[in-house]
Amino acid sequence: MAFQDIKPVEKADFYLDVAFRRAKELSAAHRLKVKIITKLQKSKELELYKLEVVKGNLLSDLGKLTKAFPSIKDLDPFYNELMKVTLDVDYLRQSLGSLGWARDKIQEFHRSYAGRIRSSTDIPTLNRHRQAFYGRISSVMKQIAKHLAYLEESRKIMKDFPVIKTSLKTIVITGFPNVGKTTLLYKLTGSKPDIQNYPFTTVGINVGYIKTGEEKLQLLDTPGSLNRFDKMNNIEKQAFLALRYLASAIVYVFDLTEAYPLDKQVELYKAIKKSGKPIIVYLSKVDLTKDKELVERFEKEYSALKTVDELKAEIIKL
Ligand SMILES: Nc1nc2c(ncn2[C@@H]2O[C@H](COP(=O)(O)OP(=O)(O)OP(=O)(O)O)[C@@H](O)[C@H]2O)c(=O)[nH]1
Ligand SMILES: [Mg+2]
Repeated sequence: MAFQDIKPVEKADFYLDVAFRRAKELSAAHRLKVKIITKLQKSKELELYKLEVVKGNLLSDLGKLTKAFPSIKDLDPFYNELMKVTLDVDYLRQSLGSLGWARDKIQEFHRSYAGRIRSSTDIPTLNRHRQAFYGRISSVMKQIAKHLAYLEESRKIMKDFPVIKTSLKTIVITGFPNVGKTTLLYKLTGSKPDIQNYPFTTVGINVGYIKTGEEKLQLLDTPGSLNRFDKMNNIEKQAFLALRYLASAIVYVFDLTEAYPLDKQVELYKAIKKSGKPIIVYLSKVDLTKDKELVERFEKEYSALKTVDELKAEIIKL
């Protein structure tokens, strides 16, 4: 699903202006082609032509918008949940629905006013109907203005959704902030996102891939400390949902240099273990860890791995 490709949703007036401008431009050219004798006939021909252009433009713009947005119910569970936690999906559904409503209304008014213009017997009457049509159409667009605004708000949120291949086997790397998750992703997959020596460097989900023969594995490096769902921000919620919906296995990173208290790191490990998914424990920064007994204890207690090669082999084995 290409959440990133949705084009900006404009304000109602923008679509109206474009449609009216287009009608004006095209009718200027069309005027030259009209070979009808009476003034009334010529006016009819031109006004009907403009109505058609206005209608066509708006229907096309609104149709494109509808198509650009994903159909929520057809989404993979991860993205489906992600939409639910980051957006008001009921309102989004209503907003998308309003596009269909507007299209119907525009078509209906077009039919009705084209008929009235066609049967007008003088130019003032014809002009009155034309004005009325434009008024009706403008009012329809104004009625969906708030929905267009919400579509644009949603688009901005969705464009920051991580680009994840939900069909691939996925391993999620997690652990406390600054423990070395992104560094590990880089060592495992060669993908080179931002790595800094301060917590919360990673503000989205980083993605990398390992090829094992025919199969491709997807590795996700998730930010945040995943404590309580209701207190999480959108990015942390993404991480949580990735663990729940995408992870076939989890790599939990311990930093024994105690950037964060070890008991807290163990607590989070235990919470994540409850998910029942296979967990591999990796010890980062062993080169900096002075307490060798601690390293040994973790190797025993958690079957922890210290080298990237061992870890890679274990991941592939899984
Ligand atoms: N010496 C040493 N430094 C490491 C190791 N792994 C990570 N670091 C350093 O630790 C710091 C944090 O690494 P990151 O990979 O950004 O940690 P992170 O867990 O992704 O951090 P957040 O994204 O902020 O949660 C960086 O300065 C890394 O260079 C390691 O094995 N040895
Ligand atoms: Mg990181």
